[in-house]
Amino acid sequence: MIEFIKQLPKAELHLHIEGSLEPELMFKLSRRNNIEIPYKTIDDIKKAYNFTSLQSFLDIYYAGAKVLIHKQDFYDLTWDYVLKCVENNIVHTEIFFDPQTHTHRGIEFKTIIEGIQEALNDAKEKFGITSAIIMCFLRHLDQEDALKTLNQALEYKKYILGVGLDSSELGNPPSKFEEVFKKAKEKGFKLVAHAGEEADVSYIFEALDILSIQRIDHGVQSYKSDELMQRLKKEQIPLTVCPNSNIELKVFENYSQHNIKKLLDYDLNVTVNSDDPSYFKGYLNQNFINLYENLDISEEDIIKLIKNSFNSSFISESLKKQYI
Ligand code: ES4
Ligand code: ZN
Repeated sequence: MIEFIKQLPKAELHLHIEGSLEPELMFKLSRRNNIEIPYKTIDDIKKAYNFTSLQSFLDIYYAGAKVLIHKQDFYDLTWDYVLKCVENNIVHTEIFFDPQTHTHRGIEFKTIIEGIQEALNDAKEKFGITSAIIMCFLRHLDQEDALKTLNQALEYKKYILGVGLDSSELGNPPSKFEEVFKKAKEKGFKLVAHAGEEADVSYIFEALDILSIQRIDHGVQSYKSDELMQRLKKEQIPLTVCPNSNIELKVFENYSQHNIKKLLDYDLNVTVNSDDPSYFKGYLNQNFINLYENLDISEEDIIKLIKNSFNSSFISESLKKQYI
């Protein structure tokens, strides 16, 4: 079964590129750019990855991203993930980046987007991997800042397929970003948002009804509302579920408590993704393997989950047909 999982071509729809920063590259960049990090060794970094909640992770994740300064750093970060795609047989990936994490430190928008885009171009050329970039607004910041970021992005619109919403969920509901999502929609961006990772179903309703999003990132709290479950099933709204992430951030106590199999059996449009794989103990294959080892997931389930990912991706219908 593990071999079966590894050899299947897959798509990934929920991956924060900053969350694929491996301790080895963090260490190397901290030296290359002379940026201090609060760790003496690579082992120290790994030991710090012990989270109790989303916020406890975000504090460490934002601190780690400070080593990214030059275009080459964003290229190296993205290229390392591309090599993981090859290893995991990921043939299509839609990656998130958080511009504000970097622009707030004085890094130019152009530096970030060009570094990422060049690595993705090389991924297409060298390995045939197709991809898209989704820019996420940080929800702990205000809407004014998100609007500024959207304006900065317009110059690079050809590289950015969609916008999303991430960071500290509790206390920062989707409705806080109504205007910026409306503007992004007018400009033709695809729309997604993290919702129902830690917060209750009202955040998912808001993301759907106020932001008009096309995919829900996480959404594992949906099971708390029958009304929502029925709607998600009927409209086949994709959920980009990240099992390892949910376990590492204590959304579920342990793997056997994870509800992905229940969501799948209810016929929701569920997909499997790695979120921040460097921080959450494994890339996409490892997420599938953990599901198989803990949740009685069948071969049929795995095929369904992977088909859901291709179907829910933002690629053209003709490319979808090639992949499925
Ligand atoms: C994130 Cl797991 C998760 N949730 C919300 N925001 C994020 N940014 C990076 N990973
Ligand atoms: Zn995420």
